[in-house]
Amino acid sequence: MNSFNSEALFVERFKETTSDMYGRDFEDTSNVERYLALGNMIREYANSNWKATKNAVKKHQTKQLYYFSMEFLMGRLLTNNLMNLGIYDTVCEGLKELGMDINDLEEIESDAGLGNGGLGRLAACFMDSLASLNYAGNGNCIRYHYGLFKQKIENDEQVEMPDCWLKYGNVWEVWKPYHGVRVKFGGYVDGYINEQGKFVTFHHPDFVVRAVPYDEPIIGYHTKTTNTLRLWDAEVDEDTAPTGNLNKYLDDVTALTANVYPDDSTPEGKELRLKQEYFFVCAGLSQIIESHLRVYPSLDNLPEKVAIQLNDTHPVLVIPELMRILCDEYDYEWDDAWKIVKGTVAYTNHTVMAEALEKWSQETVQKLLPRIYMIIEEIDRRWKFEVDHLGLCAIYPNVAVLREGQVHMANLAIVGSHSVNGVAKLHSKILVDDVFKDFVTIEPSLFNNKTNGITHRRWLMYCNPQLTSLLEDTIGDEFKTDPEKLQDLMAYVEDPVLQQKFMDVKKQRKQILADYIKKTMNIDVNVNSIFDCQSKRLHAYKRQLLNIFNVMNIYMHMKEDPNYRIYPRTFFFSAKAAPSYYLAKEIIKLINIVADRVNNDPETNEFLKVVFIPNYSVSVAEILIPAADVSEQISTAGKEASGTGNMKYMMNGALTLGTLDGANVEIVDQVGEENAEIFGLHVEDINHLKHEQAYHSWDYYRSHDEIRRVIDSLRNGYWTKDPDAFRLIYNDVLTQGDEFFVLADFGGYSRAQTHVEARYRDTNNWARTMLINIAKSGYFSSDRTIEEYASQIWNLDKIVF
Ligand code: DL6
Repeated sequence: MNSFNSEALFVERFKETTSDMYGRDFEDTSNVERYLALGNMIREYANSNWKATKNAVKKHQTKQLYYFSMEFLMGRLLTNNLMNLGIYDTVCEGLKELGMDINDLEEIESDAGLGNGGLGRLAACFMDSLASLNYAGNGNCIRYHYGLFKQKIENDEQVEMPDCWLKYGNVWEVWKPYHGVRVKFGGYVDGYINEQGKFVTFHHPDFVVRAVPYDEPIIGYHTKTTNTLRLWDAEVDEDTAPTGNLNKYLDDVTALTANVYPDDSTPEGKELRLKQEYFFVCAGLSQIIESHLRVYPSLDNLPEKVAIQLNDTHPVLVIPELMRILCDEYDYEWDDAWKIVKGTVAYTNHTVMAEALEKWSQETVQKLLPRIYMIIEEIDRRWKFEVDHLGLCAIYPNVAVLREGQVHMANLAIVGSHSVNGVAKLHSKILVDDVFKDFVTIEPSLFNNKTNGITHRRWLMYCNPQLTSLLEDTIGDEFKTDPEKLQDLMAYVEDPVLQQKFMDVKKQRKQILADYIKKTMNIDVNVNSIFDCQSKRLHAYKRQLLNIFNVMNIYMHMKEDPNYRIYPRTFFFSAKAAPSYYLAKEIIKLINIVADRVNNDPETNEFLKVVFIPNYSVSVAEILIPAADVSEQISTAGKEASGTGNMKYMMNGALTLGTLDGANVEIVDQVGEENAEIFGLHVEDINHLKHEQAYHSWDYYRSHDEIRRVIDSLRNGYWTKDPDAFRLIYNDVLTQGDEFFVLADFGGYSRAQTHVEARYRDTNNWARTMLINIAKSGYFSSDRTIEEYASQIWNLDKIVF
């Protein structure tokens, strides 16, 4: 009988397991030990479904997806796994009997430090949907020992501390040392022509590590399907370790999996990132090939049985590495191998920002990965031939894999994939019309859109049980397995009783956030104020600056005119800045300095508060998002590929205050413009202004009193005595031309904010709008996204047990 069959049995087994694991009476064990014991019990319980999934896939020869991503921002898994397994209540009740609260154990778990932002969280949502929809979908990533960083705010500035997410180990993982794979770097390649006239190569590496997998079960919601997230760690390769300079070798091995984002401001840091990319690609592919050949006689049918999705360009070395395996290890002719690679691999683009489209110096790739570089050269040579042959040599420079001493990773990804997708309609259109337009001339059918999604299980059911229960009472629980059923709520949005109940739930969630803010930051916030939230990575294009400029303007206005008062509003910010992104760090400092001032000003703080919540993470988002009234999605039109925070906020009943950018466009399509608050320049306006060189931020500064007051306050001692404190910001928006149109959109944004306030005062109508947002959010479940990928790109069937 399994340990979770009944509360009583759970209590007995839990006490026994904890006591056995730590060799002491249960009563003497710590909460950390209890958490680890419970985690082990859950993982063991999941093992039978894990095994059943593997066996079913083998038996029915089900096609499998491998999602290659440098990031998987999984968040905490305790509640997620308990709920997906359907044993949450048993465990909660059992713990209660022992005088414990499940929250105390939940708090012990660290968010897995496997990423940095939207792309990583998307990968985690996809894993949840794949398993919950019964697809065989596995993740492949690196087991970073430290996360990006833990953000603290000291003297108003971001300070980066190590994120030791593995300090208690990772209770969900299973170490599989016998599945280790050798990964080779550097050195040189030589070879000879064999009797069949084929060039046979030998790689003589100068650095070899052993990649060792740690597998984590990905448990589907109320289903048997349990997939695998495979995390590769680096270990010493005993057999090939150098005989001299052992310490350097050990350091190099350790560095490989130390951090999510090695500091890339130095050449060594950049090289390390490239090594990481090859490391998990090489290891992941080697395992795929090995398990494929355990079932099938050859690799000829790889595209029928395996789909590989490249999550952005970071894993693009899959393409030359798979060519290397096929040609060098399995003797395939180039053309046959290429067909297999193209048939297997697909690529998702997540950004149009030029600086984020990866390029590596040819010299570095050649030095670190000599055989891979030879293959990339050959891919490029053949590609050039093909393009010339089509009479398109004039566009070749734009589609070249190798150009001006660099390897263009996005171009390599497109050349070697059978599908290229963007992550929202607008983004995919920009890829086709602009960023990759020359590829479209060559092969238009490659390109498609897959609008992102979020798992409604984590982002509604688990993080907001209060709203979930209201929804269950109103429309039943079908939406849990079929999120489009949230639409049923449309029949009730006019109901004042439901509207009131919704406002009550929102208030409960605001109180939970307020308590958290009080406990962690000692700031009092008024739960009757409008909770206005902007949480995402700090980047100039996301325009946290526009938001704080508006706050500064409101404050200065209230100070100048005692008759001017706003509806009480609390502005929440939460964002990490890349450690070497100085402008972003200065924006964080500005937000915190403004917060200190306004929060402590008794004349105004009844109306206006600003809270910068440190260390934005999945766990912080789970507290912040359910409490939001307003969701700030205010990026410069055309710059945010999709956004997924916008979807999470919408699903929790917040009004989108946004530009027509990324998936905001589709949110508006769903809810209607009247149920969002849209402002600002459109992509076409921006393109026009850029093309005509017609945008001059100085004009806005000169002609707009409020803008001038805000900008001047950056330097005239209003906020801080140091006139240079905000020099980068000042230069960015004025002397350097305001690349992201902050001043151009200021007027529209500030009017939109005033309008939001007027809307909020009409409580019933506000609640109605929120309910419509929730009702229409089912479209943004990642279940819809995954069904689209599965049928249109991966060609997957569901697992049959
Ligand atoms: O597709 C997931 C997510 C989008 O929602 C965001 O709009 C986009 O900014 C983000 N992109 C990245 C790119 N990172 N790199 N390179 O994280 O992807």
